[in-house]
Amino acid sequence: MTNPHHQAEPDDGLLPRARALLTRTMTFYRDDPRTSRWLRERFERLEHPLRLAVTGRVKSGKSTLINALIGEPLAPTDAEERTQVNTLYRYGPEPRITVHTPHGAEQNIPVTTLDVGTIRDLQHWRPDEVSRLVIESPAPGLQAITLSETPGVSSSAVQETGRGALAQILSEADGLLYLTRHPHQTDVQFLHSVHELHVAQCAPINTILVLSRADETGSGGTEALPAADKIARRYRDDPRLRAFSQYVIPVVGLLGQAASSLTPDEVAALGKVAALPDENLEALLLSADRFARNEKPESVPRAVRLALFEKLGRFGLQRAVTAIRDGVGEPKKIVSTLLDDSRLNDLHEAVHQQFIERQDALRARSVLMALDMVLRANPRPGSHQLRAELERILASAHEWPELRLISALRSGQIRFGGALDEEAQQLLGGAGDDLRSRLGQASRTSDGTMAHVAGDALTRWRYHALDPGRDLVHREAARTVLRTCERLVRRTHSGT
Ligand SMILES: Nc1nc2c(ncn2[C@@H]2O[C@H](COP(=O)(O)OP(=O)(O)OP(=O)(O)O)[C@@H](O)[C@H]2O)c(=O)[nH]1
Ligand SMILES: [Mg+2]
Repeated sequence: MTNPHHQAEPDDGLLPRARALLTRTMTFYRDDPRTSRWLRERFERLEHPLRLAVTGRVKSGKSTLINALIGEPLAPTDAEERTQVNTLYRYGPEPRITVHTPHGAEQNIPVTTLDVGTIRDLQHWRPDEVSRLVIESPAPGLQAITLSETPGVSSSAVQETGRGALAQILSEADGLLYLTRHPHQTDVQFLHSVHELHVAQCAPINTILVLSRADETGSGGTEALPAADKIARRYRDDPRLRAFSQYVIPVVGLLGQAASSLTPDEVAALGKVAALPDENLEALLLSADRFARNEKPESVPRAVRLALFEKLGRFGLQRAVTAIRDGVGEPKKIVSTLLDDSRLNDLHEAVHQQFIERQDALRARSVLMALDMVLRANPRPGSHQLRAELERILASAHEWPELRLISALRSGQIRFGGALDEEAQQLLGGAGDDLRSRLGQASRTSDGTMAHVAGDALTRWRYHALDPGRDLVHREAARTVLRTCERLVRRTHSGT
């Protein structure tokens, strides 16, 4: 149990310090039921999985990608209708739907299974009637992360409630997946605007930019993904984006969603399609209509062909057929090949590296953002002491610069050269946050040796931080590693 009077020290780590300040602030506002309830909710959230908001343009494939990440088709996807209501998908032992109104009321909708139709109907309520839907599901894909889908940026729902409402939803998330099919100035401006808050500026790394529906880039076809890769590279190098997002990843959500729910019958039907003569196939897959109307393969009914086309898309069908023709026969292998082709695995890896591995720093960021909002909105005599502690935490937090540098090293934006890049990542916690992983030592290494290794690293990085042969950016980056080494030396001495 956390001691509310415990004054966390700088070396306690960012999250314990943020949590201690949250507890103090809860006690301070205990006579204000609304504020203390809001803060308590924040406190309880620290026990739940990390929360990622899936946001971006209207029809950018947000719902489809959520289904692909969860591994089950829960989010309604449509060519026409829009997701109007902020919808949260989180883990729960039983299926459950809760509707929240803008006035703070909650209503449970009794369900035994989660039916996309029911969720779709609820999503069509007006934003002034339903402010949030919470879908709980026992899907394993929700055990490590909670996902929320916001109405699309510039959707009618957002125009009605104002961008402030969307910014508010996003400020409640620990991380963002921002989807856009063709990145545009408005995307960059929007991302800048949500990173303008005071705390967000101190801890900006919490966004992955997804180039969605990447199979449709350009005029589609075989050139689509290479073209999407090129665009991704360009945006990765854009300094305006780099400030808050180090990952720009093309993804084919539709194929990801299809691959994770492929049935044995569908695999068998794909095998029959793949057995058609080569020359037929290219033309056949040009449109769903052509594919369904064709005489062959006779053993796959037209309705099944149509459903396959709808589920996998042209790109997915082509990839599946190519995989089978290349000799991939086992259903499990077909699924994993398609997941690779969809780039969903790349996204999973980025989510893991950027969010899951660094969840303490992201959770601390969310807590401090919430405290910043409360202290701004409800200043009172005495609250300046809480604000002063908040500022102290922000100023001394080394976890965020570490996080930024790990991402910059991984994405190649910063290169120290040779073995130094790997060493820096390891020291910064990129291979594990504990002392031994950071120092690259086995569990049997003595404390004395660990102190020695940390001391050596400190000397080396002091030299790199001052090296006149390096430019300012690299000297600055080396200074971050140097600060890390100083902390590691202190930790080896205190044995933590
Ligand atoms: N070709 C292709 N189509 C996709 C992909 N992802 C989604 N789609 C299609 O794009 C349309 C919109 O997908 P949704 O997932 O509903 O998009 P959304 O962003 O949730 O839409 P709103 O919530 O209404 O803004 C659907 O017809 C999907 O089948 C993809 O990776 N490739
Ligand atoms: Mg949607």
